[in-house]
Amino acid sequence: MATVKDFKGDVSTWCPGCGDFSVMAALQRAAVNMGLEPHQMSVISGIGCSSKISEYTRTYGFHGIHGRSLPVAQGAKMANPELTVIASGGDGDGYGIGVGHFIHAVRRNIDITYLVMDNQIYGLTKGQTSPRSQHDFVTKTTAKGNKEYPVDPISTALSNGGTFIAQGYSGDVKNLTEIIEKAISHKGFSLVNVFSPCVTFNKINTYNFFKDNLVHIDQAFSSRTEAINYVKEHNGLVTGIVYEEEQQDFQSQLGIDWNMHVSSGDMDADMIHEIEKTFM
Ligand SMILES: Cc1ncc(C[n+]2csc(CCOP(=O)(O)OP(=O)(O)O)c2C)c(N)n1
Ligand code: SF4
Repeated sequence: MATVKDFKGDVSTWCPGCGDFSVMAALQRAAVNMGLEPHQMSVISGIGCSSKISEYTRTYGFHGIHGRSLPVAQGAKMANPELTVIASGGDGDGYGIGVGHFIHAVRRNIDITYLVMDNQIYGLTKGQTSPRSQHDFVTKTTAKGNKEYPVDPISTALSNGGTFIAQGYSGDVKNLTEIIEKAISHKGFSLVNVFSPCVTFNKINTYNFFKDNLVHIDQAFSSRTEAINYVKEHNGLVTGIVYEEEQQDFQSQLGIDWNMHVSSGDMDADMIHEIEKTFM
C-alpha cells in the first residue's frame, strides 16, 4: 500500500510558508487514506505557483497552459474513467482566464475533483490583482485599490448546478484532507476552493486574517438558496462542505462503456472511420 512518500514528486520552489504546501500535503494524505496508488491518479494543472502541484505530486499528470486544466482533466477522465482525476491550480488560473471552463465543468458534472488554491492574488507573476482579490486591495497593478468586486466561486458553482461544493483552508490540513477525500468519493464534479495564503505578495489575506474570520459549516445545506444566502452573509468566508447532491454524472448518463471503447483501445478502423465521417 502506498504511503505519502510515494506521492512526493519534484522538490518544490514554493516560498517557505506558502499555503500551497498544506494543500498538497492534504491531497497526498487523502490519496493514501483512500488506498489509492500513484498510478491510479492524475493531477492536471494550468499555470501559476499553485499549478506546479502536478510536478510536485508523483502521479500521472499534465502541467498545461494557463486556465486550461479543466478541459484536459475532463478529457483524461473520459478516456479513462477508472482514473482518479484531480484538476488543480490557482484562483487566477481558474476564475480568470479559465472561468468559462469552470462554469461548463460544473454543469457538465464529469466525475473529477477541482482543487483551487485561492490566494486572492497572482503569485507567479509577482503580485497583481486576481479575480478573487478583495475590493480596494492595493497591489502594483491597482495602486489606488482594486475597484472590481471578487468572483464568488461557491455561489457560482451553487447557481450553476454544482453537485459537490466545498471550501477549505491551508491552516487546517486535517479538515482539508477530509474534504478532499469526500470530494474524490463524490460521483460527479467536485469543487474544493481552498484559502491558501501567498505569504510573499498578499499581506491582507494572511493566516491570521483567516483564523479570525472563517466560519465552519458542520452540516452541508440541502437547499441551494439557503447555501448561497449563508455564504453571502459571511462574505464567502466559510469552510466545510457547503452543498452535496447525488446526481448521475455525465458519463453514466450516456450509458456508454467508456472503458471498453476508449481506454482499452478497443476501437477498430471501422469505428474510427464512422466518427471521421460525422465530424469531417
Ligand atoms: C495566456 C496567458 N496569460 C497570462 C499568463 C501569465 N500568467 C502566468 S501565471 C498567471 C496568474 C497566476 O495566478 P494564479 O492562477 O492565481 O496562481 P498563483 O501563482 O497565485 O498560485 C498569469 C496571469 C500566461 N502564462 N498565459
Ligand atoms: S509567490 Fe506566493 S503563491 Fe507563489 S510560492 Fe510564493 S507564497 Fe506561494
